[in-house]
Amino acid sequence: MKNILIKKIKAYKNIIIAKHVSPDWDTQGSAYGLREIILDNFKNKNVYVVGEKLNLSLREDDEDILSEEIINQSILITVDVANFERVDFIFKDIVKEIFKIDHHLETDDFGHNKLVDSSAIACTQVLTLWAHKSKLSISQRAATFLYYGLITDSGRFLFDKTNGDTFQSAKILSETGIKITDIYSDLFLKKFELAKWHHEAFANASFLNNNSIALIKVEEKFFKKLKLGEEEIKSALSVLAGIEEIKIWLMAYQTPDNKKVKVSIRSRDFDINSVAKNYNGGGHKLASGAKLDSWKQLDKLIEDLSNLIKSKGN
Ligand SMILES: [Mn+2]
Repeated sequence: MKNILIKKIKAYKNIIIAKHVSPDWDTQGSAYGLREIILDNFKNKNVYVVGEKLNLSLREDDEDILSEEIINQSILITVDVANFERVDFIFKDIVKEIFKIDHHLETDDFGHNKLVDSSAIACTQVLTLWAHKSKLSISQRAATFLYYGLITDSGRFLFDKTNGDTFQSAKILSETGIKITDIYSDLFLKKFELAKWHHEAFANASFLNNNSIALIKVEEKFFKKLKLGEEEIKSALSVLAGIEEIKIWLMAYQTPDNKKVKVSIRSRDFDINSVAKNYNGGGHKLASGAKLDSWKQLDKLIEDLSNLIKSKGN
């Protein structure tokens, strides 16, 4: 089997791993997990993880160490990023080479080489199976990072694309001795503030189109008032999931640093990606995002989503 990724890791002394902007656990778990795997299995490698840290609004420390000289000689490995624009690294244009590892539908064919499986539920699944097939050792520490991505992107193994490969990945990772219940406590034990926000989000949601569409709207002023991270605010979208009448649910929010309105859209059956694509976004069939220039555009987006339900576009 041709394993270009192994070849590339061997060929470079300096390896930079980049996440997507507004990082989630899949991109961060992929980045940290891959760093561990490279350091454990290959000699004399400098591995740098760059980008924003999840929920901390801080940058990775490695960004301070990187000089232009190192960057010029590095391979950049992007994890869990579909579009080059969303790669969270300012110097992405001056690296020597780019390798894309991902599981999104391919909308932007960047990177000199890639390892992309759009049927995978998580990028950490792609990485886990690659490492396993390549007979690389996966330490308990690496497995812990990778498991975070697997469990969050699959919604605890509930989402549609959860399949045999997902459970095989879970098997590989759990057999390293990871403390699954510690990971669950870290991820799912809610702080009081977050629980309050979730209830508030449901209470203030709009239910449209005979309850088939549900919307949580977070305006900039309210976003600031919440004092929660972007991912935490977005997590309230889950309060609208698993309700029979609600076919499509979405959250539209405006962050203080970016005047655009970001939208996260979810569905159990409808191909919402086909709509999101027309609104400066995209992602997966049942979980997709969009970016609007103003709140005005939201009405049109919702109209398109209700038309999608009408046309039974799944
Ligand atoms: Mn992902």
